[in-house]
Amino acid sequence: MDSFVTGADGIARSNEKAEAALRESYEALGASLARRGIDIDAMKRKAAEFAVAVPSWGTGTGGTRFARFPGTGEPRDIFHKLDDCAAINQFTRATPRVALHIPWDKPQDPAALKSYAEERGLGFDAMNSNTFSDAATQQHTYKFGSLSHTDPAVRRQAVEHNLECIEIGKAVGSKAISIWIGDGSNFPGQSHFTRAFERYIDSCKAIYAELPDDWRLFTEHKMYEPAFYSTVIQDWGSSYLAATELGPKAFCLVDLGHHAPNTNIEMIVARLIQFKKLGGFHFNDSKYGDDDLDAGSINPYQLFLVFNELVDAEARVPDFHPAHMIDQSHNVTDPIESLMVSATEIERAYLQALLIDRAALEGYQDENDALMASETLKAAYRTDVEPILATARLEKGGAIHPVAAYRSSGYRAKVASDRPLSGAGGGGLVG
Ligand SMILES: [Mn+2]
Repeated sequence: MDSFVTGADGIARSNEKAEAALRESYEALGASLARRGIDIDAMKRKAAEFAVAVPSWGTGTGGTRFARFPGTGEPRDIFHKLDDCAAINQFTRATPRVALHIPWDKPQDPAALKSYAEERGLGFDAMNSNTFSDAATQQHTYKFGSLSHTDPAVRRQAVEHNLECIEIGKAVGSKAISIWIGDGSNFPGQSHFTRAFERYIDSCKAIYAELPDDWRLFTEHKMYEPAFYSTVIQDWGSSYLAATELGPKAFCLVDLGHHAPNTNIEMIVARLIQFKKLGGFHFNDSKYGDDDLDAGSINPYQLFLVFNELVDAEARVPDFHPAHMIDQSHNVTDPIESLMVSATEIERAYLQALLIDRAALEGYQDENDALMASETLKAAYRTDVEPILATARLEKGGAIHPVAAYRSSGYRAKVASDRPLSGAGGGGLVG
């Protein structure tokens, strides 16, 4: 697979300069962790096993409601996007799967797409349907909704689109579909809350009925945008109710950016785990709204606290495999660099959460020792796990310093010659 992207030689050359220093750091950290009763090699194995899926739509430059400023060498089709995803995985060795968005990535020949991905060491994560914008070929508009629309013909069209996504997904080896809708209202009184939710659930039932037995269906909530007064799946409660109505193959997807500021997202995660309805994540970060900023760039402690719940559940809950996916929009950075750094930050939060002394934490919780409980989390969070992450990457053939290795590879300049500049303009945010 390496020959398709940047060449393993480039990574080896960049690692050569950094390897001795990394070995020293790893040894020192190993000694320090051993004093805390932690085996660094076991942590390294956990890091090596960790994976997060990259969104195909994140490889192009995003935009805001106001404008989009394209970068050079942006992918122009799904094959370019897969090349970029392969590069991300080659440097980080943490992103072996790609999430597709239909119709943006709709393949003429799904089998050919699957082979193209496999040749680059990639597989496919959840399929993402799109009924929040109108495709050129569709008959009815989604201006006033899709799965919850008042007109049954529009709902049928939206259901059919989701079924098509499942068919494509089956052909490329996906095992899940994520459903996020833009349905909602901008004015009080515009929409009947109960009837809209009933229509949504009915439509989802028609999709669920066609879901293969080994697939999962994810319902993704979002507080606002594009609808600014109400959304049909506004919060995790609505998402939980919908997933529960649908059945055992339906789960809730938590996009970190889809909540009010200061929401205790880690507690939502704990609730969904407790009632066996956590499907997975769209990782990103935000300051004010659904900013789709790089994971861990604004509030890395929150990301750590989410992983605290996940690591806690890993030990307690049988068959616990939430989907890890990134959902971001990159407006001012090279998307490949942002996705590499994001994948690493997500993996870092996981590793830090693995270092939490759980027996001590439970003891402090039972004794109501608030300060020491908090300090127990902080002790894990303060640990610099970079030597573990970098060594895991190195041993899997990745880069000790992914961004530096990527920059010295000249990948972006190389692909720019094959990819004509895409248009500027408005609107690049997605759910
Ligand atoms: Mn999302």
